[in-house]
Amino acid sequence: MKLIIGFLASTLIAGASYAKTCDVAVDATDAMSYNTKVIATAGCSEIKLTLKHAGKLPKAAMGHNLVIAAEADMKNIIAAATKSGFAKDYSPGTEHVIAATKMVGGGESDTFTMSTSKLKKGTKYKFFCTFPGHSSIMVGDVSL
Ligand SMILES: [Cu+2]
Repeated sequence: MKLIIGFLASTLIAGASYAKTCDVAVDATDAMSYNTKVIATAGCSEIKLTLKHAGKLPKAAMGHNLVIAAEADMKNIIAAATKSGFAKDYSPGTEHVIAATKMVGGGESDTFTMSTSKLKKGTKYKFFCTFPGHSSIMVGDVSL
């Protein structure tokens, strides 16, 4: 019994010292841009990301979301989102999507929490917006 309690205690302590949630704030604008080109995850066991649309334009004209995926999957995810259409908020779906906010319009925001254990060393990851045409500019790197 002592052994089990000792094991549990050490697991909890180890967990507490390792678990670190990093808050990440990204602004999107009416000028079809994010205010950052890199989302850094080093030293974080999870990131709590909030995308804020700092502009005024409605979702139909200048909607933004933020999707995290492997660079190799980006093209297919954007194609699927475009196909889903505006009625479904150009949703990236779930296939190959590691994390995603909902589509927001001016003044709105959305948050997700993602475990960084989903990111593997040696793979390149990107964050991008799946509103049609936006990802050519609204794209950046997720660094490990
Ligand atoms: Cu966008």
